[in-house]
Parts: sequence; structure tokens; C-alpha cells
Amino acid sequence: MPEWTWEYDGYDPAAERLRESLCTLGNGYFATRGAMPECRAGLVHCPGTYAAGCHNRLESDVAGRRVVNEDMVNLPNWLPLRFRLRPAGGTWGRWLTPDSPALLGHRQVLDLRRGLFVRESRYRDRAAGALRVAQTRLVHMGDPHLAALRTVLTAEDWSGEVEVESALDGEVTNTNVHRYRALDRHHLTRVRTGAREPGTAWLCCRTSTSGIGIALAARTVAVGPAPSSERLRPDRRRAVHRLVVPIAPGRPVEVQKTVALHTSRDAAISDPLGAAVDRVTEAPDFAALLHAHTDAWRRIWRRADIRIPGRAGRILRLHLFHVLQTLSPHTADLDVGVPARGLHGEAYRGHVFWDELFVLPYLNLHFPDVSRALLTYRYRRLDRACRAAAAVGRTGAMYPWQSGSDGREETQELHLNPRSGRWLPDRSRLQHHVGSAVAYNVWQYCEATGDTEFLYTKGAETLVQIARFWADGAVLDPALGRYRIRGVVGPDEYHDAYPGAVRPGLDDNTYTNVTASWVIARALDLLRRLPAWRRQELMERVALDEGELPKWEDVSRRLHVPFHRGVISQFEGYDDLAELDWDAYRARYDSIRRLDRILEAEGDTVNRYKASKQADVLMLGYLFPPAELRGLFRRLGHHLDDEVWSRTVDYYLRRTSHGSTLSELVHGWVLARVRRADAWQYFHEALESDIADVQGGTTGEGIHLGAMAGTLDLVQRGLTGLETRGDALLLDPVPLPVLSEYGFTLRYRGHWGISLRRHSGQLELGIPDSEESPVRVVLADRTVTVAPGETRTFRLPPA
Ligand code: IFM
Repeated sequence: MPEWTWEYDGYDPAAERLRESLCTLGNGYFATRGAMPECRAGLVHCPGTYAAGCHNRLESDVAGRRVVNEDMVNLPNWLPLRFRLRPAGGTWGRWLTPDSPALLGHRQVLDLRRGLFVRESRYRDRAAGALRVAQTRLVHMGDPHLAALRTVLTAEDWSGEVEVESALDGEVTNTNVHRYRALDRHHLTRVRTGAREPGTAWLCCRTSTSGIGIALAARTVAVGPAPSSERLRPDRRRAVHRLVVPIAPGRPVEVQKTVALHTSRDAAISDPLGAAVDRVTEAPDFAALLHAHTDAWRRIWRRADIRIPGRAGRILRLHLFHVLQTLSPHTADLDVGVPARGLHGEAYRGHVFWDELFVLPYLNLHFPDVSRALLTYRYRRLDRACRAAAAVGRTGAMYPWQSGSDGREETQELHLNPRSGRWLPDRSRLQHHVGSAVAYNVWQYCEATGDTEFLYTKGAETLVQIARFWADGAVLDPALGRYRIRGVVGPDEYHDAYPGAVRPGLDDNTYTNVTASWVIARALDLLRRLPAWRRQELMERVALDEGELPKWEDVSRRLHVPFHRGVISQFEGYDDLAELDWDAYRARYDSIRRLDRILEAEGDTVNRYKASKQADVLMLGYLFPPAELRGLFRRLGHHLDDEVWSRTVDYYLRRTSHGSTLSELVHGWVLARVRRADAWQYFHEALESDIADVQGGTTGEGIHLGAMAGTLDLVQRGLTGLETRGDALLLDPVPLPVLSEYGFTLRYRGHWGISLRRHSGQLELGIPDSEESPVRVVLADRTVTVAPGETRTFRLPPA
């Protein structure tokens, strides 16, 4: 397959959901799954259009309990376009769909460079004859409210008529995730349809609870032979437009469907319906839309492309494509966070977790304005996080594990184990470490961009409130002489309580404690660094008393970090857990990634075992370069040498089932940083996560955005050792023989398009010509200053 395309040959109903996710087109404002326009939602097809930040809350009864969930709403479907044929003098055949025996051939191509989904099919209609269908779809990257579908129908060996039905469908529910079928999924109310001549149908509705107004307008035109009849029929929940057009060999029919989408969340509109109708009326024809759209993509690729030879490079470009479709330059204007599953499906209900930790470091160096907007999403919900902390008797900010529209805790209270069919308590909301992820991102963003305006204002306030939450929650254990944070869940979601305990959560999760110490230390640094008047202003605004700070300092130095058998413990008491017989489970089950579900279905619980879903302690090696991590442990009174770290890495590697796509990514990163050859095995798995749907059916419910962005960052920062610290760029490349050549550009401070390229055992760094100051580059053995317009090559030590 060529470098810039992603292709599927043949039609495979069983793979359709996965393909729909991977062929999703989007522009940051909205995205549409790669569903076939001829097909309705059902067991095979799952059309979905999602606008970033468009959520709605519904109440359901589950297992005798009332549960409330907020979901990213599946919007009315703009895709429907089907056709049927009538040979001259004959009658109308059936509507053609890929699921009918009439399908002779089918091919789908995702054109990454131009942001197009191209599909070619061939049908043989029993009465009429063979028909070729060539369809090109775009979700406009230049004008985020537009999408278009061009369909060219070619009669091969017959003449007659083709009837084309183009519709906007408001008969839509959230059906993408089978596990949620017991829950209410009807989010759209007050659906109205109408028509505006010539050729424009519209549909508008509201979300039932959040009251978001949604409007779509579609203009469908036949280009070439004039339709012999045309009818716009607004129905109750569907706006239908039918055209009958003559067709003959050599006289193909081209139908262009252009769609505009607006919601009441949009800026600078009067009402969504008026805006949608106006926009579609003013939209140019398909050729002009295509031109502007591909131009917009060209500009984006210039800022973001990553070049790596071979299959890994192709997959990384696909990952980049989906990251950019979820979080594009348009995102900078929106009040949205990072949806864990992209805008590509309904898993996790479009919620925002800590996954931004794997996404922002990549964006910081390409689209810093997008990072800033995503951090601002968190800042806008800081007050809510402080109220959440207050509600449990704490000060500071307790960010929710899952966040949606207003920043309240959106984590479900029950989750379904599809293996046992049982609804179980969901304690993942105890993952308070999400707050440290927010703080880390604030810090990283400011280091990468030098945006002191943000750091001193929204950033400082966020950081200080998160630090305060940690300092307040840490309780001194006089016997231990250490502070303890109890009752939490770490990144490894398998362990949510001690075996047999009624009390949920665990004590002294190392990841939580070490990152908490880091957050407090950064907050103290920042308070020292702030201009005096700003410091005072901030202290007053958050009602922070100088008297609180000595405890912060003390907590940051004396949080408990447990060890056992010469390795860092995941939490206090970890060593008391039983060893799992991994070989026996591997032999009994095809996949043991979701060991938690397997054990629960067997009447056991994963809480009893030394078995992790994903990297927990090892996350520390993902976030902090070795020297910084050693420093953090030193601050906490521990000596962390290479030997302890290596032992710890091996220990948890043997005890992790990789039930999250983030797991292999983190392990690949950590192993690469300690220069281990087996890093590639994990990196490779991370690359395969979505394209091969390694978690068994989850990609059809949306991509794994954190893993996708993380693989890009694994090259960008993991392999290069790139850090933006102080006013310098630090580089410490590690060898990974399979990926010994790569190249990308990045934006750093005022420098747009810094190029970094590794090839033939050397690293080349080029700074584009500009009026900006030279860049200080720190390598393991030297520091150099590279001026704008200069390219420097550094020979790397042999692998
Ligand atoms: O945030 C992750 C978590 O770490 C593992 N389960 C899925 C979540 C959303 O991607």
C-alpha cells in the first residue's frame, strides 16, 4: 500500500465496525464514522456523527438501580444516500446495498494526505445490469461546519434511470457500544424537518437534557443530465430528497451532497438552523470544496508530518491523521477536552480521562494553541474540581476521573462484565492521580512554549489547587514517620481494593505519591518564581495562607514510597498478594488482556493477585527522564539507582496483562529509555493496537487516542530523548534498530519548523531562518547553540 493511503479490499460485514472507526473523517469540530451511506444502523453498520463537546445526560434503570450517564451524542446522520435502478421500459429494482447479493466488488481507500474517504463498488442489478459506484467523502478541514459526498454512478451495459435518495436522518440513537444496550440511548428530541428550494433539506433537533440545538442542512444536486423528477419530502424525523436521473453507458450520473452542521454551542451564529441553511446555500460545488479542504490539510501536514520508512511509518501517519481529526487547529476555538476514544465512537461515552497525558506532549510541539485550549478546558472546570474536593472534606482541586460537559465526576457507578453478565461497582473514580496529569500537562506546555502568561495565571491557579489537594490529603503516620495518601486507585485499574476489604481503594500508591510530590514541588517553585504582586494576587484569589506552605514542603519530601524485595511496590501491601499462574491462564484463554473480567466470571477477583492491567509504577519512567526520576526519589529520601529501576521494570513486565492500549506504549517507552532491545516488541504492539484491534472489538467503538498520540510521541520524545527544559532543547537519542531513521518538524518557542532527522547514525537539527534567538541544544556530551538558518549534524555513538 502506498505511504499516504490506508486501503481495504473487498466487503467484510464482520470487519465493518472496525473499518468505520478507522475510516472516520473529522476536523476537530465534528467527525463522521466511515459508514456506508446506503446502509442503516444495525448489527453490521453503525453510522455515527459526533460534535466535540456535544454531550447529553440520561437516566436509566440498571440492575434495579437508577443510574445517570452523560454521553457524547450521536447526531442526526447526514450520510444517507442510496440508489435503485430502472432499465428502459422496466420497473424499479431494489435499493442496492453492500449487504445484498448484487454486490460484485468493493474497495475503500482512506487518503490521508487529502483527508478523503474514497470508496468504489460494483453492483449487478438483476433487471438493469452492472453499475459502478465511485464515492468521495470529506469532512471539511477548512470550514469545520461542512461535509460533502460526491457519488458517480456509471451504467456499464444498460440504459434507463437511477433514483437517488438523499436524506438527513433524525431517527438516531447511541447504539455503537453493545455493552450499553440496557441504558437509555435516546438523546435527540423535538426533531423537525423542512425544505428550502432548490434542493436543500434541513433537519433540526435538541438534546433532551443539555438542550443543545442541532441543525443540519443538505443540498443534493445531480450534475450533468437534468433529473426527470425531483421531490423534497420532509418527513417527521427524516428529511428526504429523491431525484430520478437518466443514465446510460458513457453518461454517468454525478450526485453531490453538501451538508452543513451547526449547534447552539457555536460562536458567532444567531440560530443553528439559520446558520446551517445559509452555510450550505453559500457553499461552492464539490470541486471547490475539495480544493479548499486539501489546501487546509496541506497546511496541517506541513506542521505535523512524521517521516519513517516502512510499515511503522505508515501506521504512525494513520495515527497522526486520527489525532489531527480529533484535535485540529479548530479545537483551539472550542471548550473541549481530549476524548479518550476520539470522535470516532461511543466507548467511554466521549469522556475525558487522564489520556491527555499521552496527547498534549505531542501537540505542544506542533499546535500549542490547541494544547492551551485543552488546558483551558480543565481551568474552566477548576472551580468544579474544588467543589468536588470540598464535598469530601478536602481543600484544593479534585479533578474527576471522567470528565464531560461541566467537569463533574462522570465515572459510572456500575460497569458490566460482558463475560459474566454481571453489573459490578466501578471504583475507578478513585484514580485521583488524574489531577497530577493535569498539572504535569500545564508544566510541560509552559516549558515547551515559554507561555508565561498562561503559567502565571490559569496555569498557576490550576497547579496550586492540585498541589493543595495532595498536601491536604496526605496524613502523617507517626509510626512510619511518613505521610500517607490512602484509599486511592493507581493507573492499574485492576486493583481497586485490598482482597476481602470493604473499604475501596489502596494505600500509598507509588505513582500517586511520587507524582503528588512532583506537583507540590513544582507549585512551590512556581510560587517562589511568580512576580511578588502576582503571587499575592493568586494567594488571595485561592485563599491560600503562607502558613500552609511548610506542610506542602514537608509532604513533598516525606510521602511514603513502599518497596519490597528490592523493587518499588505498586502500593503498600502489594507483596502480600498471591502470584498468578500466568501460564495456566494463557493456556486456558485466547487472550488474557482482560484478566479482571476473566477472574470475576470465574468467581474470583483480580484484587487478590500480583497482576496489573497496565503500567503503574513504570508510568514514572514514562513521565520522568532517569535523572529527574532519581532526583524525585532523592527528594523523598530514597536512592533509586539503575539496578533498582531495572529490577522494578522486569518485575512488573512479568506481571502485566496489557488490558489497556496505553500499557504497551508505556512499556515500549520505558524499555527504549533504558536502551533495551525488547522495547520494539512493545512499541510494535502499540502500533498494532487499533489497526489490528488487539483489545478484541474495542476499536469499532472508537480509536484509542492516547495510544495513537503516544506512539507519535514515542518517536518525537521517546527515541530522541527530547526535552524542553528551561530555555534549552535537550536531546539524548536512544537506539532502536528497527526505527533507526526518522524525521519530523516541530515548533519550539518562536521557531516554526525546526527539523530533526536521524539517519545513517547521525542526528541532524535544522533551525529555519528567522529573526528569533538561537536555540541552545544540550546533548549528553556537549552543549551547542544553533542559530536560525543553521543545520547541525551530530554523530551518535554506535548502538
Ligand atoms: O484512561 C484510560 C485508562 O488508563 C485505562 N482504561 C481506559 C481509559 C480511557 O482510555
